[in-house]
Amino acid sequence: MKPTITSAVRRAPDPFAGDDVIAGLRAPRKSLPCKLLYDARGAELFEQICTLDEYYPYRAELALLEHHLPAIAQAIGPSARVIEPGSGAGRKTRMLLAALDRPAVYIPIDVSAEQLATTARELGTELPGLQVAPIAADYTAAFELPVTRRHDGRTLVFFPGSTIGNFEPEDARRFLVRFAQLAGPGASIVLGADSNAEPEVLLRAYDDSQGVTAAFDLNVLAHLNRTHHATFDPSAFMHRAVWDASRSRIEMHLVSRRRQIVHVAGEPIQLERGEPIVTEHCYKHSPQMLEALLRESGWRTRHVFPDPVGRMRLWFAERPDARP
Ligand code: AVI
Repeated sequence: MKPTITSAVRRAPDPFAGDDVIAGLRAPRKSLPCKLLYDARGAELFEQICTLDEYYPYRAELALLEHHLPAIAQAIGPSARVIEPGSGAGRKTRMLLAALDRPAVYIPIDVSAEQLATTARELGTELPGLQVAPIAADYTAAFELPVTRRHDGRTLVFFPGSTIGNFEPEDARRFLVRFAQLAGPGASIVLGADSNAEPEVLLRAYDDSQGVTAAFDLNVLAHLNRTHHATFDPSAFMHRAVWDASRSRIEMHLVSRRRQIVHVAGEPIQLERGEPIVTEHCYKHSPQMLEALLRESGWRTRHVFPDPVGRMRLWFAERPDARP
């Protein structure tokens, strides 16, 4: 059968239009939206992070997928429709699609139209019979699923990478509720999450010895200079990772090395020496927290697959209407 690729990548409105950059920089605790980490250079640096020994979540989840995808694929059955928010570079996607029995439709959702077009082209060739229907959108904003060919199988939402940890708790709930509704009756979800709470391991994972995470964080400033007419001098900032045990989260900070005034879209922003700008929160959910989050969002946990040291877990859950 010939591969089917929905011809044009469907584009949603620009995710950076009218955003909250200035509001975040004017707040008493300065912050920037973490989506700014992922321009083309940021995506490259994140791929490098995933190769670092210190950044354990990527490898741990890869091993979990290798071991448990056959069981998950069996539970899903043939002719599935797969929806993937934030599809990224696609290694884990390929593992999933290869494990599934003749998947029918793949809907990747990502802000990068170029990345989506490449993934769609490649998958279309690798998996004839699969309809690829990409959506270029910020998956945290409103969008509609494309109309695709009829399929007899289940719908699976695939959300690996412990990205759920980058949402604020209320946003995580909203996201999971929305995807339960979008995916529809009988749907399942495979989600990766990290529960690690060992500060030394976490601080090394988020402030590695080679400085790749620091470069990833500092790249936000170059990104803002380009897209928001900002005047940041990245060398006037340093990256810092902070573990907040009371909130069970790692925070990425860009710390101002001196007192300075920076302009963003013509607006002056004053920074004191040592003042941080928070660029990302990475929540580490205990298994109890994650199970409750799924339940409150309309998902019922069927299986949890932990790694041997009990940090990363793959969660396999379904909507309550999935089985009699
Ligand atoms: C994409 N996300 C799951 C990564 C994380 O671990 O929270 C982003 C990251 N930030 C620094 N290193 C990796």
